Amino acid sequence: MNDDNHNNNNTEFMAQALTRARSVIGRTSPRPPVGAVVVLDGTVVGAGATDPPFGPHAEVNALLQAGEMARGADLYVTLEPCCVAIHTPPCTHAILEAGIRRVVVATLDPNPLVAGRGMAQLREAGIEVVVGPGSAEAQEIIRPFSTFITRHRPHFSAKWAMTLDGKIATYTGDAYWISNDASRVWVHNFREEVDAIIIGSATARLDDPQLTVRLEPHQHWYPRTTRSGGPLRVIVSTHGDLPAHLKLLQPALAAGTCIIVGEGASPDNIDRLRSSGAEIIRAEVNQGGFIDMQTISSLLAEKGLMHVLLEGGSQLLGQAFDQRLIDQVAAFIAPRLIGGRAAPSPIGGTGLSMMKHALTLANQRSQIIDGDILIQGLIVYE
Ligand code: AOF
Ligand code: ZN
Repeated sequence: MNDDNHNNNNTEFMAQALTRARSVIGRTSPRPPVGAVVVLDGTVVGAGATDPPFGPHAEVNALLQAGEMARGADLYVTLEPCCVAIHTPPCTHAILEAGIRRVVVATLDPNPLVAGRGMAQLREAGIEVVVGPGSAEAQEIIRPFSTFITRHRPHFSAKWAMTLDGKIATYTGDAYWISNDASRVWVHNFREEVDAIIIGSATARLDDPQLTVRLEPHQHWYPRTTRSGGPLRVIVSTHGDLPAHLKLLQPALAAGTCIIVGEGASPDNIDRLRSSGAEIIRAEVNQGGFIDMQTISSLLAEKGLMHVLLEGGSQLLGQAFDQRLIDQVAAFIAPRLIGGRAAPSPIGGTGLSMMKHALTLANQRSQIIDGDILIQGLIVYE
């Protein structure tokens, strides 16, 4: 095959592997979502994606499907194959045993236990290894995993919808609705990809949200495998005094709800919350009387949650911002005005003293969704 053909095939088959990887975003935590396809003589003979822990990795699923046809075939995989047995045997061994001839990898594994060694192992065994096709997309897909494995904490994405005058609610606390229907479909797609959604108690009271994924089949960005229950809903309430009528505390929803309360929360409050079916976690309270965002981050990391969506309000986002924990932002700006000195803005907290210290979004993307503006980007901490 000439070089041009090779390059075209690399891109085309890697695109299929990326589609597989995308289909399991939000379903693999704390593992990275990975996709793989096995190609023999220009035909896909096996495809697979990462199973939830502790099932097989993507490569193994693709190789199982290919069976004997994997002998002499090419493997396209969105992440460098693992070479250490963590909970499953190393994929590099499975690849060698299956008789794969050539491996095309989109990006290296940020896990320090792998980080280039998987590739080296394959090369040493005489397999041709190509790295790079689809790397930008592959890195985007595993971004929460990269944060999790290198910083030992969840990747925090912050999402808010504000009016053109920078408010997330009126002075009375009303926020239904700031952004339009199409923007909210976007948010539900985003929720579909995260492991947990977290809000503060004021937002739980004022908005009384469900924090569920509500999408019609045609509204999904792309095909996804099903997952049971959707993202975990997390509420932070120092006193644990949330009113029982909240939607999040109704038995049907409460099953997937976790409430982080301060160590001083009364046993009565805790019993009442627990009887709704929610999981209760007690956490230490800082001198300001709040549960520190760093403490929350550690608790969520212990649960193996890689990607956590901060959905407000001003106080929780302010703490996350002050503690340099916001990794990614999706901000909707609606062309509407409400005014009001007491109307809250998206990020409270102490904030920064000088404009020159402002955090600037990297990989910034802007789009207009039915008249709302959506600005997205990353915050990269040194
Ligand atoms: C692969 N293919 O599909 C995935 C990989 O806990 P374990 O046994 O699942 O190992 C998790 C590690 O394996 C994870 O930290 C990452 O380095 C790698 N993930 N590797 O070859 C896959 N999901
Ligand atoms: Zn593996």
